[in-house]
Amino acid sequence: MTDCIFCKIIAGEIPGDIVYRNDLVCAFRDINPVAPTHVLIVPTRHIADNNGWADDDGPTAAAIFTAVREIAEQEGIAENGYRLIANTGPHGRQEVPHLHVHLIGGQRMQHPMG
Ligand code: DGP
Repeated sequence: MTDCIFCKIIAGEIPGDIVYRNDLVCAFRDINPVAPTHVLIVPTRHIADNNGWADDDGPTAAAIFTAVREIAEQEGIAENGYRLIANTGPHGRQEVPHLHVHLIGGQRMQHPMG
């Protein structure tokens, strides 16, 4: 999608600190990190939000969770743990309309959510 900022990062049209990529997913550091590790994992195909999965996107959904596991290991946060967030739509306060999972870690999170 031509006017999508995350599609532009995936395509290399604007800079992004990419930490992981394959055919199905790409992951890069959030521009406004809220913790020592804050990575966004996105499908390379433009999917607006969690309502946009197609029936044949199962491999992409699995690839996102595989990426989470591998990036957590790369970042050294797998053992202590981390938080995953996928804001969706206005009530979820999703700001960028390209499906993304926030991987946040490197410190103990505040509790609870909301
Ligand atoms: P959300 O509210 O879940 O849609 O979060 C969007 C996140 O995207 C937010 O934490 C900031 C991040 N972000 C927005 N623009 C850019 C950008 O141009 N580059 C990077 N790396 N992150 C961005």
